[in-house]
This record gives sequence, C-alpha cells and structure tokens, in this order.
Amino acid sequence: MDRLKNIKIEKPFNDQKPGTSGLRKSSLEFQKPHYLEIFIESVLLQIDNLEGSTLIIGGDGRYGNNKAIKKIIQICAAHNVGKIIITKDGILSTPAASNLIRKRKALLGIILSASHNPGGVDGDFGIKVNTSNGGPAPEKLTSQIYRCSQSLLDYKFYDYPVPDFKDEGSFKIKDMFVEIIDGVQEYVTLMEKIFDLDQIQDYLQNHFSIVFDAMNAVTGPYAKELFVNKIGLSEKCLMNSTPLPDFGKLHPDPNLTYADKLADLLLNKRLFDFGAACDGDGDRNMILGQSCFVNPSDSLAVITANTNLIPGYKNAMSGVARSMPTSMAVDCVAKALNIPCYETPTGWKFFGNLLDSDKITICGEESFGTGSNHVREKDGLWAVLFWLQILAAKKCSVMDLMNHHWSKFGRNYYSRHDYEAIPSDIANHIYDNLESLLPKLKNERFSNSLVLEADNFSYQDPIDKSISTNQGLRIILENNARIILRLSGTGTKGSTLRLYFEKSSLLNGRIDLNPQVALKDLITSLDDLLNISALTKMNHPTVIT
Ligand code: VG1
Ligand code: CO
Repeated sequence: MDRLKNIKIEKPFNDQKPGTSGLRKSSLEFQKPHYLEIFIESVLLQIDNLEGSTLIIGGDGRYGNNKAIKKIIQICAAHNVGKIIITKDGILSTPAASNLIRKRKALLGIILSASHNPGGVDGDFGIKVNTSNGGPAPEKLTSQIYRCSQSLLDYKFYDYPVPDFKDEGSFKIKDMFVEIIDGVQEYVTLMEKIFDLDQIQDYLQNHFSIVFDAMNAVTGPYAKELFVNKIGLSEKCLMNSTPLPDFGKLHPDPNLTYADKLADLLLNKRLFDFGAACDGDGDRNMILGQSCFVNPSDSLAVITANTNLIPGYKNAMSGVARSMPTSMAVDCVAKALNIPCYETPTGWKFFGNLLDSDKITICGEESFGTGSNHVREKDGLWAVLFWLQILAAKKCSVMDLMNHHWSKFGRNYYSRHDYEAIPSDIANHIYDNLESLLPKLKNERFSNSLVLEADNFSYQDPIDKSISTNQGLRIILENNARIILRLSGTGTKGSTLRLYFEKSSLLNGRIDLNPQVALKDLITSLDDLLNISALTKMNHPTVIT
C-alpha cells in the first residue's frame, strides 16, 4: 500500500490569517477536516531547504495538542524532513521551544498554543510558527503563509500511525527520525547559566515566602524543576501546577482579573512576600508583592535598571526596546544608563532583528511580556527569576523596590483597559471614528493638554527596513502623556478593544497615587470623545491592568 498520499480538498480555507502571534481559532474550527493540515502545508511550502532539516514541535498541552503533533509529524515525513524533536507528552513552553530551536540548530519550530486564550473543547487552539533564530515568524513570512493557504487545495501526508510519546526515546517514520526529549531540562540549564540560583535559594529559604501560579498550563513542570528540585522549596509554593487540556477551566491569562485567586493571596490576604503567574504557553508573567501589583511596563523598567545584579547580564547591556503602547518608564532608565531605547509595534516578532543584531539586550511589552537576548521569545519564568534575584541581592520587598525605583526615575502612571469580545461592528466603529478625528486633534487641546501628535503608528525596521503600518492610534500629549487605541490581533470572538493611558509623574512629583485616579481625566476625556461605554453598553472594561 502506498502510504505517501496527496490529499485533495474541495474548497480552500480563506480564514487562516495569522494574528499578532500565530493562527488562533476555536478548537471547534481547528477540528474541521483538513483545517490544521492545510495551514501546516502552507507553512512548510514557504520554507527553503526543508528536506533533511530539523524541526522542533511541542505545545502548551491544551486540548488537541498531541493529536496535532502526530498529524504534523505525518505531514513532515511526507515532505522528507530529516529529524523532528518533540517532548515528553508534547509539553513545551514557548520560551523553551525558542531555546531548543537555537540550541539544536533547527530550521523551524511549530508551537501548538493559543497562549493566554482559554483551552478545551469549547476553548481555543492555535499554532505559532518560529524561524531558525528561535523567534516568531516575521510579517513577511506570515503573509506568504496566509496567501498560500487561500488557494491551497491539497497537502502531502504520510499515512502511518505515529506512536505515543510519553517517555524519552526515539522512533522512525519513513526516513524521518523523531527524537523525544524532556522539554524541561535544557531550559532549566539555560536559567542556571543566567542566574545565581544559590543566592535566590538563600533568600527564599530564610527570609522570603513565594507562591507561583502555573494556571494549570505549561509552566507547571518547569516551575517544579526550578523552585522545588533546584531551589529546594516545598511543593506548597506551587498553585495549579499540572498542565490540563482545559486548564481546569481557568483562563490562563496572568492578570488581576483571571489570576484573581493569586492576587487575593498577595493583595488582600497578604499571605506571601512575592507571587507570580505565567500564561498558557509560559511566555507571559505577572509579578506581585505583598499589597503591591507590579505593572508590566514598570517591571520592564525595573529589570532594565538592575541588570548588573544578574550574572548573565553584568556589563552587557547594548540597548532596550519596548512595544509602542508600553509605558515610557523604561525610556527613563535607558536615558540614565545612556543606552538606546527602541519603540516597536505590538508583537514579539518586531524585536527579532534588534536582538539578532545585538542592538538590544532586554525588551518587553505592557501585556505581561518581558525577555532578553537569551532566547527570541518573551519568557515568563525568566522574568520571575530575574525579579527574585534582584530582591535577593537587595534584600528588600517588592513595594520597597518599586518606591525606590520611582523616586529615582520618576513614575509613569499607566493603565490598559480591555473591552473583550465586543461586537466587531461596534469595535470597528469606535476605531474608525477615532482614526477620522486624529487630524483634527493635532495641535488642539484635549483633556486640558496640548496634542503634540495624533496619528496611526507605523514602524520601519532599522535592520531590514521593512515597513509595518496601522499599528495603533496614538494621541500624544504634552508632558509625556499618551492615549493609544488598538484592536487585538489574538482574540477569536468578536473584537477586543484595547485602550492604553499614560501620564508622567514629573509634573506634580507624586508617586503614590492609584493609577486609575491619576489617569482619570484621560480616561473620561476619551470616553466623552468616543462614547465607548454607551456604544459597548459596558460600565467597566472587562480587564483593567
Ligand atoms: C497581545 C498583546 C501583545 C502580545 C500578543 C501575544 O496581542 O497585546 O503584546 O505580543 O498578545 O502574546 P493583541 O494583538 O491581542 O493585543 V501571547 O502570550 O498571546 O503569545
Ligand atoms: Co503567551
């Protein structure tokens, strides 16, 4: 029997456009016959020198993970890929995948995850595609993949049953070698090279209590190896640490709304000195201290200001970058350190060229993402260890560290308001309305301030000179205040409207205000201008960060 098949479909799929980070759809849509296969075929067709190459495949363990891995193995075998590296039970975090791609000199990585979106039969599924530098595919490649999928009517498939992958080992399918490794070890080795885990251990065992919430997603096994096996803490420091196909019905998005149990332990019950959580695929992080929530934009600034305390970064800072909506707190640190600070569009793919050309060492986004040149993805547990090392070196609390940071660099009051899964026509109406008002706003007064700039952000990559337009509407006010509006590119239901507000403390010098109070005039003025609460019929955003 000929196992090598060319499977034909009747009608092409027209909805496989990757968003901010990969292709995301409901699990139901991904189960449509040939849906996943056509996307994978579209990816493989864009890759030069695929025959004989090495690929990394893994995922965050959500519903559909292992079935997808098996299908991808069958398609890759049909394409004469040389070797595939997968992990025990298919569990591989996004930053660990990025590390493996680099270490094993793989041509491509395929990560099965819809990241912070819920999982399960009625949740979402997703596919992230990473290139040989370990980072997310750049826009040029994702556009090619999309274009190909729109007319593709067949795919190659090697019809041979793929064995399970519960243990380390290997097997062969056609001429392709499949190696099953432990997805945790190589990542933990990398962390041991960057951080002084002994110093963290001393501090945590004697002075400082922590709790880590893996949200029933991919970071559980990684956190167990790091915090229990290496650092020697009791397993009680871990919450939700077993990856489950439906994340135990949690929404694995580490913010104050969806990681509310963790937030309650730190902010209300004050039971620990430090708390942290990661998202579905382990690339995001939320940092909490006792009675203290660390805004991710501030986290990026604190990390940048303290690289000298971390063995992996001592005297090694070339520059930093932040996504456009991220607050300018890190800009103040970069200025003080006399290093360049780049502003990129939302999405980790835009940091790739800057990291590869060593223009930056650290980068981050307001959406709970921080990372460095150690891999080409944001890295949740890396950020947690970074914070713990700073605190262990300074022997202080999170709140003391923040207050000290703000007194030194000033505070950028910052908040993001998300209106999740609202009807797309309403979201588009609000967006289009602001876009049409922008030319009139410039040089006028808005919210008692002069509008210096009002535009739709576009970016030219300093390395490959590619241009990305329509990256978010900005109202830039005097005195370092800003309002930004974007539509999410990761949601799967309706549209998600994101509003970002920022104001610098330099004017009145106060660093102790509640950000919602400090930013109230900007929030109200935008609502007056665009009628957001009336149009969405919502009194509050779904998520406030
Ligand atoms: C969101 C965040 C963005 C992040 C992206 C992927 O995108 O805002 O900063 O890079 O998610 O994160 P959007 O288009 O929904 O605003 V992850 O952890 O889902 O890979
Ligand atoms: Co993620």
